[in-house]
Amino acid sequence: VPEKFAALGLTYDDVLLLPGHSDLAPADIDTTTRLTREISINVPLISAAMDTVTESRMAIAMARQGGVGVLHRNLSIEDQAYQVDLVKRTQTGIISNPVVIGPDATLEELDRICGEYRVSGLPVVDPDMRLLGIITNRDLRFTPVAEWATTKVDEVMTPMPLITGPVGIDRDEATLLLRKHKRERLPLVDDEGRLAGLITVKDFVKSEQFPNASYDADGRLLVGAAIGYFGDAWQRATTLVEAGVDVLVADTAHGNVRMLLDMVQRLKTDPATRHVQVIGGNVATREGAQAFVDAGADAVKVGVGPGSICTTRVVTGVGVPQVTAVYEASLATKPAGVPLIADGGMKHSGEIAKALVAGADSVMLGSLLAGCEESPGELVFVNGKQYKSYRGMGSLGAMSSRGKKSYSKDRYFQAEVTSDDKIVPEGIEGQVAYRGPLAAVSHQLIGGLNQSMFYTGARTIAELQEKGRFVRITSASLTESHPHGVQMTVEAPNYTGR
Ligand code: RVP
Repeated sequence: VPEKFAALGLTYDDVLLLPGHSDLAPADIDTTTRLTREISINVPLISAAMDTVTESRMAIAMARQGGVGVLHRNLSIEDQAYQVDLVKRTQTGIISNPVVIGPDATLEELDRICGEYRVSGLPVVDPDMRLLGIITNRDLRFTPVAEWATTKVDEVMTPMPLITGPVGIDRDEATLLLRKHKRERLPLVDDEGRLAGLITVKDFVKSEQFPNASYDADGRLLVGAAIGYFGDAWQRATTLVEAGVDVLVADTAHGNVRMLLDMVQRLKTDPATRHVQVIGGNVATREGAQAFVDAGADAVKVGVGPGSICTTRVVTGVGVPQVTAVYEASLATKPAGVPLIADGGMKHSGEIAKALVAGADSVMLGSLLAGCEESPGELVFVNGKQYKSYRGMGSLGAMSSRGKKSYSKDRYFQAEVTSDDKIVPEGIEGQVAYRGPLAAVSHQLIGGLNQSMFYTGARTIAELQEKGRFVRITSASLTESHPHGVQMTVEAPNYTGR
């Protein structure tokens, strides 16, 4: 074959995984994986940085399920940073920067602060942050409202000594202490008696509902945010870092461009940003993945044209079938120990395992999550069925000024196109069936992956990647794979047709 016609490209529907010997019980299976060089997540799912998929609500839900959401960037820098803040402030257990009050404040002031922050009690500290006591709703109840303006906090608070925990206490130890002493709040103090955090039972109970949740080192939910490389991209990146983002995701349709590689390199060397993980993308070849590895990226994202709403391949004739793209890119990332993300083209849970065997460590999903309750956008009824809108970030709707300003046109290298009729779209606008809460959707996706691991005899993602083997299939076999010769009468929660 002449060099010009490189290899044959394969995608998800071209392959199946071979079953392997299995002596696993469902409880043995562990789906923990590496998101980036330094961050691990309990389930290998990422929600796409798209304006019909991931805003703070989806990001919170994704992190609670054990994955992570990437906040889209088709909004102002301030709005995107605010979304990061919303995720980071979602209470999960340990509050490292609790709201406090001084001993001389009045109960009236206390009541106002509690209302503003929607909390029911505050640690009381001196100007040096030394813990003096704690005051809660209960303490207020015994003072008539008429006296609130003249009564000081230290007259009614529960003073030290209180049951406290040391800085760095882990969740299990804290739970034990709270249970033993039947307390609702556990202030954390350092050696000098200074307040360094607060744990509340209410938040712990909530976090017990989400045993897989993805946390940062301070016990807050993990969150990612998309950035570009054009115009005020650096300002966007640094503002997101200040807001506490854990992962910055270079978000473009074609990542192997000097300006973006330089941006990644700068983010990984600048003292203000280098502690944050940076994902580079998108690429679809070994060479593209290598460029990001060399630039210092903490993970590489793969996918040029596989997305359900994407028309890049037809508009430009460029792309690589996704299984081949992931495999080729992994030849550069694996030896460097850099995790890889397979982005786009997934229609069913079975494709997650295929992507992992091809060389990915996690997957990014758009259409499979756009129908969730937590995705942005209204529910619409069409012929008695419920739908949510879903559009490509390269669609006319996302890139034009229709509706509101587009901030993310540089994803498709059209930052400088100002007139809507000059835009060359690379995506379409549509809708997907409403799927209910993310918890139910991710249960099916992860349930499917667990079954893949059982069928292939893989206890861990690493084992799946190592043991997994493909068989190439024909279009006749694809017909055999799907339900055939039967009219489907009841829709399954995890099957939407071909
Ligand atoms: P899918 O999961 O198949 O719906 O694909 C989602 C992915 O498609 C996104 O994560 C992104 O990489 C890509 N995308 C987003 N917009 C467009 C486009 O307009 N072409 N493509």
